[in-house]
Amino acid sequence: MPRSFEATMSSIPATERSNLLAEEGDGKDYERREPQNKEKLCKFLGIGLACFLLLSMLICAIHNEPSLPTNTATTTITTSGKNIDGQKNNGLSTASTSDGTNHTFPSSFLFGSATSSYQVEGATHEDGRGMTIWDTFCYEGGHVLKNESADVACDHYHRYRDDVKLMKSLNLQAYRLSIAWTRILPNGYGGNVNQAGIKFYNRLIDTLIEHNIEPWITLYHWDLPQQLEDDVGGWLDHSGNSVVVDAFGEYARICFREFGDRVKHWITLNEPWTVAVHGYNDGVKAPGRSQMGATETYIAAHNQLLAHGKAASIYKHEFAREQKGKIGMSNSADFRYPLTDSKDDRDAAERAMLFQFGWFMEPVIRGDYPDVMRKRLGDRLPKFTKDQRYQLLGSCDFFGINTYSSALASKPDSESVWSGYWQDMFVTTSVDPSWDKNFMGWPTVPDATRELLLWISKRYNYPLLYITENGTAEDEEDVKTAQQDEGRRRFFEGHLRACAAAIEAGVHLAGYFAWSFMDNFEWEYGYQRRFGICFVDFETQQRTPKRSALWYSKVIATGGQNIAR
Ligand code: PNW
Repeated sequence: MPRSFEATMSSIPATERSNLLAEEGDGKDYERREPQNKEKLCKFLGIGLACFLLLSMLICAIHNEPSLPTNTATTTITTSGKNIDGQKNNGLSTASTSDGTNHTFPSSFLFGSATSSYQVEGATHEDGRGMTIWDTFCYEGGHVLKNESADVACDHYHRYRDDVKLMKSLNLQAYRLSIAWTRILPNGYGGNVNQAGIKFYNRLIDTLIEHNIEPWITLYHWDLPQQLEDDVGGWLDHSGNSVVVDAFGEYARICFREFGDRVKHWITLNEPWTVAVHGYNDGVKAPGRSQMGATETYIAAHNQLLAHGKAASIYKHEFAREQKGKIGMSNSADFRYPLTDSKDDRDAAERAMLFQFGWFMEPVIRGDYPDVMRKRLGDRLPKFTKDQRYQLLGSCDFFGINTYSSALASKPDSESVWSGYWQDMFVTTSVDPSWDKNFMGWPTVPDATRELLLWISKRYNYPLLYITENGTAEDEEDVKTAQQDEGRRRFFEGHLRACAAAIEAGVHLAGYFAWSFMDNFEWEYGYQRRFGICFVDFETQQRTPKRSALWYSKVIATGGQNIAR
């Protein structure tokens, strides 16, 4: 099902659309030169067209966006297990599906890997960094396995040069990192910029660029300044005065100003869903709240969305024209299959998607929360003012998708025993016994990634997507075991094939970031869960690429061709 040009155009954000239209304008300039005869006109138009095509390809290559249409792919791979029509194929290593369908990546497809500040940097007390809610959560004890903290983590703050060299040796084309808000503004508020923090990220960004690795920057990956938590309750913002939202806007402005000459892809927030649900409903992540999930969860989500809107608006109004970058948000998205074909189960699956992904997507796409959330929550769901709606609408040039797992969804038999968010969602989940499970206990379902990308694309009119996180944790006590991480390698192979199949089916997916570049501090699991493609010995800080990393480096080098063999 090739994607139509109209669908492509309508899904491209207005700014990008006007760039494309400007390119078309160049063609008209040629016509105005009025050649003397028909032959000359044809020749001229031919050259003009060729120049236009070359120029478009060049611009696409520079921006790392896919050229249009997507059928210009150079590589061919197959889906895992089933082809896109649901027919079984011969498994992972066949070159084409049973019906001969080949799946492809565009030549401009971006292959990268990701980490976040608190999970890798360490040096939490160095160079003026202020405390965050995650430092507090760890130090309080009782929240994190073995009461570990990220005080040292991967010591990336000191070892970033070697880490970047390792990224280069693995052919990574982009590295998604996050900035620690409190390295830039130690107490969270503007007016007191910590130059040591600015210097650190300048060094890191410059080193990446020297190695031809594109820096992708997330502004907020969960390390909220403790001062904001103390002053106004963090994302709950009791001030009634947009204190957190304004502080985030100011912090974002400083980052755009200081780093935007070199950073062309910004992600405002990482997984506001996880922050809201794990931080304010389930209490398993900082700030560890769970008593008032039925209200606080939605307030925390609302303020994060407003913060995103504010930062994106600052970027678009004050920086985008000159810096020519793109801005988006990374959201959690795990596909839900209906358990049966009944209407109840199909509705349950859709409700689950809307209560997770739609919650953060729809305010940006249509200026409000999904209808089903309004219906089920009534007045508990915060409302957007007209200005806030306006700020959010169209605020993403692209959408980051973080996807890890899947489940079967069905309508619960009776009014549930859960409370808060899960009761509001009102969905029972189960797993298909044929699915693999990882060391987190999460089902790993490559085909669900293709279904997810298609679901998002169909429902939201084929927006520009990047997978900004996808990965798995394995039981890897020592480096030897980790070097044989066949499970993780297979995970990436299956998921990348699913991505290629989705692209072939018309999804506008332009890149993929493996989570994570290296083992790191896995939040409430401390160092007891390893998601890295590189093993980290936390005693010696030695890094060792796992089999999955070496395999991924070949994927990148061949643009995906080795998956087909
Ligand atoms: C993401 N879930 O978190 C985060 O962005 C990363 O920082 C983290 O290390 C990574 O995924 C692996 O956990 C998630 O419950 C937290 O499904 C929870 C879930 C998924 C992702």
